[in-house]
Amino acid sequence: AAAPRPRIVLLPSAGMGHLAPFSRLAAALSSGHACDVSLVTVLPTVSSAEAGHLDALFAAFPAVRRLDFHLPPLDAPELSGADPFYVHYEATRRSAPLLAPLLAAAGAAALVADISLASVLIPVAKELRLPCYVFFTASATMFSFYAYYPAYLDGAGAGDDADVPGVYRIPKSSFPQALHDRNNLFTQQFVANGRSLSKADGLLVNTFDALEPEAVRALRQGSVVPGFPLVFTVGPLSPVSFPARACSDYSAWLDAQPERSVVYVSFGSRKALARDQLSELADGLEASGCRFLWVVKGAVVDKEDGAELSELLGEGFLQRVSGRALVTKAWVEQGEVLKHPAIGMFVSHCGWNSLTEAFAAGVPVLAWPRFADQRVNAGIVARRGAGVWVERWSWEGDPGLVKGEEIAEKVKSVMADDMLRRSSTEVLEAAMTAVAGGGTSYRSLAELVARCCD
Ligand code: BUP
Repeated sequence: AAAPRPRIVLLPSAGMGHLAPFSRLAAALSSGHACDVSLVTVLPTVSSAEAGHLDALFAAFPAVRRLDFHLPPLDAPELSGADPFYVHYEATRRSAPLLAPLLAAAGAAALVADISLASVLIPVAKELRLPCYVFFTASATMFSFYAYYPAYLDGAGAGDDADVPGVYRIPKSSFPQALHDRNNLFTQQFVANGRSLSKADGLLVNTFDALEPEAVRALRQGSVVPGFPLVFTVGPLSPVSFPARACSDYSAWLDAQPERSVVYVSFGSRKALARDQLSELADGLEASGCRFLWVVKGAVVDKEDGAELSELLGEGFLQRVSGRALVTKAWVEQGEVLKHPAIGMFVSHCGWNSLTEAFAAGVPVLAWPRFADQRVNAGIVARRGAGVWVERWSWEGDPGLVKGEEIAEKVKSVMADDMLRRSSTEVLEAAMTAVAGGGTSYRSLAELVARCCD
């Protein structure tokens, strides 16, 4: 008889930082582990990037079933002006009971829900007698902080650095900024989700044991939170390849550049750099003398990003660097870009997905964290020798403005650092070992699938 094909339903939340790892998980479960996968799409998406990604995913993986859920409008004037991605989480959270019929109809053996929806979806799944796994889409180190945070708040040390048991002391300066305000929407979701984790049937993290051994061990041993559920380390999940979406402009340009000669620059899909910082970065890249591929973002939500590159960076800059640089506002398939032999380093904001892609490509990172979990992630880069974290730029002039000369200097030094290249290659090798048959991440995902067959 044919082996049973466990049916698993996945429910990501808003933003490419969440959708990308969920689609990678969908592909890995569907193609690699022969599961019958459904993916809930909460519509409308916040960004065009998500809408385009979903279309490409379902076209490339017809076996993955699409379950559309149309969000009822959120009547919450108090949230006007809040981050649109967090507002989308909140709208989905408030609609959680409405998701029950969709989840019940999926006839699944398990639900894998996004971390930002955990506290509202675990009870819905329990009601349906559907095992509920929670997918934490950032690092295991950040996960340990997330899981410990409610105890930290309740404890005597609240207000100090957070000494996560068995992991590290996370300095207050590395906390996501929003946590400094207890009434912030993000803080409320963060704490509610953190408190709910013990009720999950298991927890998935897009990391591998050898990358974050301390955090993985502490979570599994119950040092962070006693009696913590099973932790499945399933990363680095491989980017899903959408050849049809790769833009011929940048692919052809990269093909024409010498090996390891190009600096890839991106600050992720969620936040734009301030105009004055964009202009310092432009000066720095120009002064570095290096070739570069720079994905520029001018606004938080791509649909509102109408500014021309020449307006953001100046016509003169684009002309001066033409030939040795490609500057674009278009979406690039970053997972593929980082694997291109022409790429020599990555100037990154340290979103966890971006880092897992850099690790899996062996590309050294110049870590420039700005918000959210990014400082914690930058610490992992530095600790593992996967790059350099400039913890303190020598701010000149405006507080917080990194000057072009210093950027140029750091870029040149990372490009010339052979030791760093070697240690980044070691991270790549460890990542490949983890995901290959018999590796820790392969076995972890197989164990999750086996549990869904029971
Ligand atoms: Br921009 C951009 N192409 O042009 P992170 C991003 N990405 O493939 P973030 C592209 O979006 P959060 C582009 O490869 C990564 O998989 C990138 O996620 C991809 O950062 C994803 O790196 C971005 O986690 O999200 O966007 O700041 O705050 O949720 O970490």
